[in-house]
Amino acid sequence: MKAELTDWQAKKFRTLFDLFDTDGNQTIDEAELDGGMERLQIDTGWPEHSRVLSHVTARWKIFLRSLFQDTPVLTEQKWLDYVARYLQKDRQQRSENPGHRGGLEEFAQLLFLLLDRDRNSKIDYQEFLILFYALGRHDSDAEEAFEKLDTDQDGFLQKSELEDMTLEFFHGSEPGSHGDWLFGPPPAA
Ligand SMILES: [Ca+2]
Ligand SMILES: [Ca+2]
Repeated sequence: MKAELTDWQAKKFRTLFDLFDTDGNQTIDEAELDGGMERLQIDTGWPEHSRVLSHVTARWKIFLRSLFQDTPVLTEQKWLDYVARYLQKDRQQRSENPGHRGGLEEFAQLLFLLLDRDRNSKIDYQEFLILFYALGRHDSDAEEAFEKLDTDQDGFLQKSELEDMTLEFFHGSEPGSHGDWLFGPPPAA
């Protein structure tokens, strides 16, 4: 079966592509993705040789290698194809094994680790803003995004919430779920 995205998924992942395409030339290269990660790491303020940063950096490099294995630059179409193939495989693994934990959970875990600067095992609004700024988002949208993602409304993002929202963002096939807000306001439906 051909890996396919719904119209809504394609819209969401195009928005993500545009956030990463910082010079706006309709392609993404490795330097742009490395730059994004570097901004995020600098903004979080972890010491350069901390275990958190070494771990996240190593994992990010593996991701970049797989993303750019056939091509030095990603067009929007290649990006959408990559995500579609990835999600198809992920869905298959989940249907074969309901307890499956894969790359999406790992992504959420690493993002959580990176953002939880005071290490109290929850992300507060100020910590969330670090991600928002690194993505080049405007903080006028941040409060609404945080509220959507904080599904139990306790004022913090727990690790399980971040994981659930990550799964919703990537697998959510129709508009209207809270996970649509993971990287900021969703595109118009
Ligand atoms: Ca925290
Ligand atoms: Ca919460």
